[in-house]
Amino acid sequence: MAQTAAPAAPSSTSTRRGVSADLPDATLSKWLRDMFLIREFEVRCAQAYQQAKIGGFCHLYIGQEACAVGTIGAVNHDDPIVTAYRDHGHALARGMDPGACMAEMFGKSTGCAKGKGGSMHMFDRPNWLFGGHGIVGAQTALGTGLAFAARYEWEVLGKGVNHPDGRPATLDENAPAKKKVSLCYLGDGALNQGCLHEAMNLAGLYSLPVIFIVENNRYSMGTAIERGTTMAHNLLAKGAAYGIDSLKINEEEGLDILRLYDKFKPFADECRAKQRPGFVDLHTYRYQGHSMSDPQKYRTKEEVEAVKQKDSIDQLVLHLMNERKCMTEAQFLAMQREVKDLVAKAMTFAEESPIPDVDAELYSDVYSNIEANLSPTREYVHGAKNPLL
Ligand SMILES: Cc1ncc(C[n+]2csc(CCOP(=O)(O)OP(=O)(O)O)c2C)c(N)n1
Ligand SMILES: [Mg+2]
Repeated sequence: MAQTAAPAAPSSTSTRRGVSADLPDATLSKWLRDMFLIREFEVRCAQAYQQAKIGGFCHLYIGQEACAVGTIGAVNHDDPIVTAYRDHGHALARGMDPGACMAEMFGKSTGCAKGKGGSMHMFDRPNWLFGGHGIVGAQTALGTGLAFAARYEWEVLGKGVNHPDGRPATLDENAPAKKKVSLCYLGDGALNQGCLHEAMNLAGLYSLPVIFIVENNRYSMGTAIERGTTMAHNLLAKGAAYGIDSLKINEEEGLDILRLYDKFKPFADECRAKQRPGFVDLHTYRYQGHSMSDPQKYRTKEEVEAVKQKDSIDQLVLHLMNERKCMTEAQFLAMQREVKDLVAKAMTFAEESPIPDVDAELYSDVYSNIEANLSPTREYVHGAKNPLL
């Protein structure tokens, strides 16, 4: 893992010809920094979790960084994205302030969801991130709805819709609607959730610009994909069943952000241009357990080590230093120091921030007066008796 020094150069170097070859050096350096930021952020999260400073569920993204950074790097900042609970990487790649992200991990009031969401519920409206969702597959309906809204704005209204409180949805009142594409991330475990199939059916039927990106890390908790999912060897058949153009990005490509981008960028551009859905089987791998308590009996240490040899951060460092020759080892080390310092500051900010005020926050941002409907001892607010009583 690229943590302290530059990795050793491989004996042979490849010649790149994809669309990433035309990107400026600064973009690739930024991707390297973003991937390193995600990794450093999560290493520190793991430490804080062991110290019981972070509570609740926590699922680390270490190993999968190229997925979020490469796909988010292929779309516009105002293209909406939505993801599952392994969401810190997407939040940081989208530009969330690491302090707000870490404070959310710590359950502090300065967090992106006021400390009431935690690790699984990163939300960042200005950066067009519509969560962090804990119910496997649930976000796929939202991703499809975001695509419906985007297409409706562009095709029917010709402008962005204002929020009920007057804030413009586009964050730019005068911005005309434009062709957008929504990115909807899911794990391979979500492939068998009914919600995804309803979402894919409607996306196919209405030709909605949503790209379902399956971050296929081989496992859902301890279940290998072949054991729980039909057609695991050819997931593209699932997209085809709904008339959705599909793309496979294999593990070699999924761990190499440039090759990932080379395949994903033209695909995303076409989904946007044609305003149609897409389905991507994006192979990747998580280095850590499913969550913070996972004995990992379902895989061998050798398997994990073999993937680490293809580490996405290492690969990009080598490319920038040896092939593009746009980064020196000193610059790489300086970037690491800058990121480590940034994350350390985020930790301090989170630790020193106050917890949410109970009186002010317990009943805010939640459905109001829901108690009357749910209590088994009361009548429903609209007058009917609770049928369960
Ligand atoms: C509807 C639902 N069923 C079960 C769970 C429990 N659960 C949490 S994570 C998970 C595994 C999902 O794996 P995958 O989609 O592959 O994502 P990954 O953890 O690999 O990122 C399960 C079954 C849940 N959160 N929601
Ligand atoms: Mg998985």
